[in-house]
Amino acid sequence: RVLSPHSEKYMSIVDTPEVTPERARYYDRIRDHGLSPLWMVFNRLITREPKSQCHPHLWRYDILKPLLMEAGELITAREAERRVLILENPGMPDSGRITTSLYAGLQLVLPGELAPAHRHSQSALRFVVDGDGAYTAVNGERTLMSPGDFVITPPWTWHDHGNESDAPMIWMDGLDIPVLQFFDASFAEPYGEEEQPVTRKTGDSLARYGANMLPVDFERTRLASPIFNYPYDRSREAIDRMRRQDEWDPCHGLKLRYINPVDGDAAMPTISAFIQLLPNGFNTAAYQSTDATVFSVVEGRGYSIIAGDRFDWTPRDTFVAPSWALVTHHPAEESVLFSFSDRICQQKLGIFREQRHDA
Ligand code: GTQ
Repeated sequence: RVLSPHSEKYMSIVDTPEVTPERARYYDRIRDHGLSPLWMVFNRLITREPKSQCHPHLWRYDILKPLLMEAGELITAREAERRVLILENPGMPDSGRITTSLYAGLQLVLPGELAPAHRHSQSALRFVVDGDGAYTAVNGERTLMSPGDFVITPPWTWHDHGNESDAPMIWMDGLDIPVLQFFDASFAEPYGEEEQPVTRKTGDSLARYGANMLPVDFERTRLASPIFNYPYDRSREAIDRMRRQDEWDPCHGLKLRYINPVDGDAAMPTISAFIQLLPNGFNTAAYQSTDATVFSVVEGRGYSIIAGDRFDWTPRDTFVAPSWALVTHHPAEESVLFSFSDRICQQKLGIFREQRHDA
């Protein structure tokens, strides 16, 4: 008998025992005492391979943008607190999740608008998709944001956003909201005023921490990176110079991870982020990993095959690959993909796994 890779039988390591009338009566009786027989649910709890509710999916920017601009007429950033359309995974409707452990959304800040200051125990990243020159303020420092910039808001830091440019600004938010939900560890606080005071010069943290150096007497006060903004021109330059060497990873093309310069770990304690370059016509070897991954297309055009389905992408599109799904990329032009996942979390817990199929 041929078993479907998703069948209960294939995914399980034992057979679920039959329910006899005598056993059924016993199960009913113990339920009243807050008890449940493991052997009836073992196969649901412990599977041979990750079994996810998360579906592969792609959100087209040309469909999303007009809907987001419509939200701009329905509600102000101030009233909304954050005017965001959540990218909700179709396999997990109403969950506020793009993957099982992560949240993503597209945030709109119109010219002249403010998104009021608050802080929370969740970590947040911004990846700039459209517009130029709006700012986010973190810990008293404003950073101006341009397309492709990777900006972080570490846990429990005050942050507010504003747009003093003359065009709408749209970025992707990535947060670890479901992780905090899972641990029941969510705290949040409004600042009480619209904006936090600006106490540091724009660009100060990048100067101090972003040149492969640290201030001589730097003392670590938190887990997250002291750099708030990893500007795209620098990331792009790095991969562009690597490109000249013409050494490609069969699964990833050229792929770099954003780091905390203090310890070389991810920029934030729970979220890993990456940028990769794929040359024209480079068909990647199949790859699977336990970190479900959210991709944002920065440059180029092509498609990806995720768990057997094809997703065609162009710049500013967002797509998601579930845990352990086989992924291949097929760029039709030289392409740049930004991505983020919970990899750093899993690595710290010793549960991260990956499998390359490039033999
Ligand atoms: O910008 O602070 O997409 O607090 C969700 C929650 C963005 C933010 C989100 C948030 C923010």
